Amino acid sequence: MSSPLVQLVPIPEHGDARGQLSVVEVGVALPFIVRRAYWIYGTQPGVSRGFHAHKKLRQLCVCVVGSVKVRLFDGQREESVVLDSPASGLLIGPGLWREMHDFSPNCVLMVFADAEYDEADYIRDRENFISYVTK
Ligand code: T46
Repeated sequence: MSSPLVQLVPIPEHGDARGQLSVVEVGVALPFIVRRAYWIYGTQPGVSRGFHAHKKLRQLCVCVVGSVKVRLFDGQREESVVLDSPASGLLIGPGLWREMHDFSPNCVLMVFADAEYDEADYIRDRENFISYVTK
């Protein structure tokens, strides 16, 4: 279920007697050209990650194994979504504070991004973020 903050996109699955194959392709599940991909795994028990926003970056997050809860905050509203399917992706655009909580021990979170890594694109302080989005 999508909402103004939580933008979920279905990822096509090609299943047959052998098992499943899912694909993200520009123009289908991906609304941007991918310039970088990374994956988060081996997260230790009780650990949360994120706690930042991006100024420009757009990303598609797919929990390909296990589950994780993503909390999004736009400076006013906050919403959470549990990602637990390789057939669903969460689009996170710029100007959204994100936190990842409750990683299952086996969680593998794949992220497709529309730009190369740039620390200058991060806002890592929540108060600075609120000032940034309420300007
Ligand atoms: C995001 C969430 C969902 C790099 O050198 N290159 C990269 O492409 C990335 C993503 C990270 N790094 C370095 C920077 C840090 O020294 O890897 C270290 C861990 O990164 P960070 O603490 O930012 O990881 P998370 O899990 O808090 O956030 C990441 C992404 O950074 C972020 O863009 O939206 O996943």
